[in-house]
Amino acid sequence: MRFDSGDWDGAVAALTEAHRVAVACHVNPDGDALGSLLAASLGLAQLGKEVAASWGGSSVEVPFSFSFLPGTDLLVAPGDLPEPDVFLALDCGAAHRLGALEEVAKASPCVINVDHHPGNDNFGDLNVVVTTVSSTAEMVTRLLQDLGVTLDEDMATCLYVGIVTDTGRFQYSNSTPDTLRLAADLLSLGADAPFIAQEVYESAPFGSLKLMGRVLDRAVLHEEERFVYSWITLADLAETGVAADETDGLIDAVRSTRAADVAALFKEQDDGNWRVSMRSKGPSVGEVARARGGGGHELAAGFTADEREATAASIVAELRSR
Ligand SMILES: [Mn+2]
Repeated sequence: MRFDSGDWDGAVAALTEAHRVAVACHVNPDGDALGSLLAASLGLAQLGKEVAASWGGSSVEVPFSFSFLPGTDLLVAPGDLPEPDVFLALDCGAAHRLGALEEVAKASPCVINVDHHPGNDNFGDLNVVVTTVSSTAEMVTRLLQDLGVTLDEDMATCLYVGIVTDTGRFQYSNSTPDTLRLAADLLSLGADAPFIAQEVYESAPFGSLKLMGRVLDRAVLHEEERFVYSWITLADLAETGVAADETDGLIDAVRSTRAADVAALFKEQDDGNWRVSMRSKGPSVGEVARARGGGGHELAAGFTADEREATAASIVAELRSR
């Protein structure tokens, strides 16, 4: 047993017995979702299993800053995911985070839910949910080790990306001594930290600089509540030529002021709704997000809202009343 998780051994046994495994992560995958997805797929393939990896989007196009990741040849379109013996869901805080693949999971004889999000709805037949680890990649590393996989440079690269992105480059409170020791082990296996940093954090298109300028210029500060927020419209994306999936890092710029403890970035969606990313230096934003139908961690969370200013005002009111 690992992580004090009662289903750990069952998960290892089910994956050991499985011939065909479908591996999936959440929609709009981030570094941890992709790193975990690809590392797990590479590891299971090494064991001779038939592996297909996907997520529930319109395509499985890997965002540019993660396009260097190994293992992408194991990706299949969500509609092409074969009926598996085991469906391995990674980094999904709830079944609906599987998007279109939720139905495939439901039809599978065994769903294993490996995740670190607080409030996970335990949608698996086996649930390995550990909220104290830095990343799903940390759990996938241990899972692969317990399955007898020989971790190689490609897997180490994927796993390191999961850890480095979910810890904000080892800056957040989830970076424990164990996390850093594990990251060190992954470097020993060949993960190239400076190369990965360049690919992930310094590969933005030039338009991203212009977009960041807009986001920072219009940022609104509520001094008393120590809350800062800004937004990105569809017009901003069109005019700067930046893809929606290349805006993930912008919240870090918004949160970087000492005037605020809580930051939010509103991103306009095609359907007119706003996807809201929140970050905190202390007060729980997981609570804020869950109260609005979203989810996440205590210091990093998100939800969807139909109005920008009214939602911002409601967050201000909530922070003031605490
Ligand atoms: Mn994660």
